[in-house]
Amino acid sequence: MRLLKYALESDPTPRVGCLDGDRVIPIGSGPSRLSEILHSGNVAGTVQSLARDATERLALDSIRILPPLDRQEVWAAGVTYERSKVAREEESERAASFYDLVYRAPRPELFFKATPSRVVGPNQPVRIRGDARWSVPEPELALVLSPNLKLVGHTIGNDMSARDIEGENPLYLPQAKVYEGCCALGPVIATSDPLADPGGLAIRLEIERRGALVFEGETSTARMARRFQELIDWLGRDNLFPDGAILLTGTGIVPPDDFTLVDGDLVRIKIDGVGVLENPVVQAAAGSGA
Ligand code: DO4
Ligand code: MG
Repeated sequence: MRLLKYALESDPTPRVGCLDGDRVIPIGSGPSRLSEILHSGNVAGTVQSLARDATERLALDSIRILPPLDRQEVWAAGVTYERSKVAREEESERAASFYDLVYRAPRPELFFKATPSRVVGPNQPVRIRGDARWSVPEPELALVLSPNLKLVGHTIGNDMSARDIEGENPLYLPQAKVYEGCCALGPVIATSDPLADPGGLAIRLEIERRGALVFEGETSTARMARRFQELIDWLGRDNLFPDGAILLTGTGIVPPDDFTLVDGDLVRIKIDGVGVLENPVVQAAAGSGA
C-alpha cells in the first residue's frame, strides 16, 4: 500500500491519497491527516475503509506531491555501512578513529536531521549550503515511526551533506547536515505490511549533470551493520516523539572524493519496493540566509 501527501494546483490544503496504479484515491485532507492515518494503529484497515468510500480518482500529473510528513521530527543514523565509515575516515584524518569506533560500538550515531520545514518533497530543489565547497547526496531508506515508535512504513530519504564542513571538524556536523532544504523525502510511504522485513532492499543513486549520468552507485540494506529495530530502540531512549518521527538509516553509497554536487544537478534515488525520489540541486549564494 502506498500513501502520498499532496495538494491540488488550485488549493494548498494538504491532502492524503492512496496510489492505485497511476491514479490517486483521495482519503482525506487537513494538516494532520497523514499522521492520523499512520498513527491509527491499523494503517492498512484504515486506508482500505477510507478508500472503499472514495468515488473520486485523480491523475498523478494533476497533483503536487508534498513531503510525506506533518509534524514529525526527522532523525538520522550515521556510519551504519562500511562505505560511510571509510569515506568519513578519508575526509577527516584527525577524527578517523571516532568513525571506526562508532561503526563498532553498541551505541549508534544518531543525530537530529530536520524539522518538517527544512524537508522538501519530490521534484523540489535540495540545497547545497552557500558556504560549502564539497557536497553530496546520501540516499537512505527512511523508517516512518508512530508516536510509540512502531514502524508503520518506509520512504526514501536524501540526507544532503557538506563533506568539507563535516571533515574539517566533526563538531561541525549539525552545520554540515541541518540547513534549509537539507533533506528530501518521498514520494510515497510504503506501509509496512508488504515490507515487514525489508532485509535486502536495493538502493540506487544516480546523479545527472546537463542530462548526462555523472555518478551511479548501488548498495543493499543487507549491507547495513545494524538492525532497523536496534536503531529505533536507541532513538527511543529517554526521548518522546508525540508527533512520530522519520528515521533515516544511513548511507551505503558515497561518490568518490573528487566528486561534488553542483547547481543544476539532478539526484535520483531508487529503493526497491518503495519508489523513486528525484530532486534538482540548487547552490545557495555564498553568505545566503536561505
Ligand atoms: O558521521 C557523519 C554522518 C554519517 C551519515 O550521515 C551516514 O553515514 O549516512
Ligand atoms: Mg547520512
